[in-house]
Amino acid sequence: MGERRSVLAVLTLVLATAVSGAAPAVAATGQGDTSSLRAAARGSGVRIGTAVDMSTLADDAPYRAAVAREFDTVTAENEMKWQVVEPERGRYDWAAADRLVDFARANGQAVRGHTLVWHNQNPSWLTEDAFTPAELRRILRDHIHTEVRHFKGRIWHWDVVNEAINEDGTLRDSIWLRALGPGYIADAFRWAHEADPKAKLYLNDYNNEGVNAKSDAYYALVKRLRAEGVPVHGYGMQGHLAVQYGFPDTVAENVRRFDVLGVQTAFTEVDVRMILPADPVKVQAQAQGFSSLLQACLLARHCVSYTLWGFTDRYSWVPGWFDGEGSATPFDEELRPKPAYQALRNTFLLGRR
Ligand code: 9MR
Repeated sequence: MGERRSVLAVLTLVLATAVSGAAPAVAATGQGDTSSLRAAARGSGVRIGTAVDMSTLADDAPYRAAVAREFDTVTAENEMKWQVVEPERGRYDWAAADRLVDFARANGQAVRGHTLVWHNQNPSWLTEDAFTPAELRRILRDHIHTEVRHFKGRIWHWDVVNEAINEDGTLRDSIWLRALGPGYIADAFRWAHEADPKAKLYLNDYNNEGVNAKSDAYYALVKRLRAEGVPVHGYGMQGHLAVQYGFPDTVAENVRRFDVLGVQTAFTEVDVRMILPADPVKVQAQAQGFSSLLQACLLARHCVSYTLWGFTDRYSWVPGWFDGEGSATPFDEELRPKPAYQALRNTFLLGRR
């Protein structure tokens, strides 16, 4: 682990060469296999992943080849969410999610399961029917048991509870909090653990990368849950950044305090968007944004995973959600790597242990 720290002095230099387009020093020395992110990440202790959209994976052969070549974990962008897997009460549809898990197995990839409890992308039968608290509790338990059991042994990490805390550190209003109270979080982790004792179970959120009111609340929550013996194993930081806002400068500090608490950490949905059109300064800033999160991960003992929320601008949720913004991933629409790709690859190469 000390080695991880010892290489960081040169990270900034390599990043500077990567974004300026000059040949990175590490590649010139011929150190290791640099042919893909996946190869570069080998030995770093951090797995590199991407979110995958299943219809895209089926229809686009170059995209499919890139997922297999560049990544060693995959996350279903939508296909494991409640709305998709249990569209009617008690009727489960695993087809798309199973295809992803099979693809991952065929390519030697681990799977991050996303997500079991969320306020979003729930089926209308769940949100529109007025269930009693006791019924809702049973529904949640059945859903978690059924989904986690279905994938038992095939999921590396589960994002058990997603986006449960507001920016000010209070618990987010949701059908779960209203009906079940704050205890729904501990229950969800216990139920997931019953169904697959080997899967690592995560809390996951956005704007929780640096030290702030939201991550402080997560820190307190994780500490309390662990003291109570609740099987919480990981803290996920989505990492949706934007060059126009700059990047949080306390990420390493934040990751480290969770490390000390004894839980794993992961960057789970990284992208770095910009106001279009792109220009060289934005592209350079973007590379720095991607690398800064990876550096924070490599600096921590238990940061085990870094996932892109889509790896190509050909398919990215960003333009559909942020008017006038885009170009948020390390590959352009033609699947050509950008400076962000080189920066990630070089940072990984330095982080090898
Ligand atoms: O990328 C996902 C997009 O296709 C969906 O329409 C959207 C619906 O809410 O969810 C997106 O993924 C989200 C993820 O599940 C949780 N964190 C935020 C992501 C981006 O909105």
